[in-house]
Amino acid sequence: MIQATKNLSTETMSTILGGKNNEYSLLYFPFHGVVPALRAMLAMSGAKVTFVQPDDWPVEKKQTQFGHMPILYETDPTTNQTVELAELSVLEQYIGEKHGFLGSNAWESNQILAYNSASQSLFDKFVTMVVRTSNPDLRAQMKDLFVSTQIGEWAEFHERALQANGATGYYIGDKLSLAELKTAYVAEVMRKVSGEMFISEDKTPAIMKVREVVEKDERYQKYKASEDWKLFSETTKKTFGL
Ligand SMILES: N[C@@H](CCC(=O)N[C@@H](CS)C(=O)NCC(=O)O)C(=O)O
Repeated sequence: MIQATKNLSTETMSTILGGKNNEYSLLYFPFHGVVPALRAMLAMSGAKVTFVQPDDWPVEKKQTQFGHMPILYETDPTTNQTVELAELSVLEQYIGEKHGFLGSNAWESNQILAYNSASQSLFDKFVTMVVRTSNPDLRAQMKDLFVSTQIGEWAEFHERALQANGATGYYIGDKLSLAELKTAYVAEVMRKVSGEMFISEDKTPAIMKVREVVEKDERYQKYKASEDWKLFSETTKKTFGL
């Protein structure tokens, strides 16, 4: 298990976070789960990044800040000092800001975080209502309920926002951001769950375009061709059928 350096002052930790050549390790299960956008940003950042998984999570869990993953370990290679950061939304905002995935100004950054949060909320509801229901019959019922009550509204409002920016595949401006990375993945999962019922080339062309702009990014293509991505996709399929 990676360990944060002990007994550093808040000033030292803050200096580490400001480092330009820092190295990252992201701890999470070996499936996509809630971290595909965070992993993509890290992989696309050009920084040295390793994606690691727990060896013995119940034991390691107790040593983490909240008992949940993802956890980001950030190391300054000049001093070899490491800090530990937790909570998905905080990590996304932090890495997004540091590596250029939060737009070009305060307004864009705010909007990107809002679209990201809205898509994450839909995904979180899916996990809570469907994925975490262990009884298969009940899970099938919960899936029907989720599909009939949640996806349509999300699709309608996100399609409207993307159309307002010219259906370019970007929510705001013309630069790939955290919001497109998140929505591309969430839309893909929602299409696996509901087919063409709400999200399709005919019904939501602007949402479909988001996937296109993500997929055509060369940095993303490189991540998608990696052994890491292959492992995460295979485990996601095996574990959740998604
Ligand atoms: N509030 C946390 C929740 C993250 C979370 O639910 N993580 C799950 C995996 S998706 C986890 O760590 N599960 C293992 C556990 O709770 O022991 C965040 O936003 O980062």
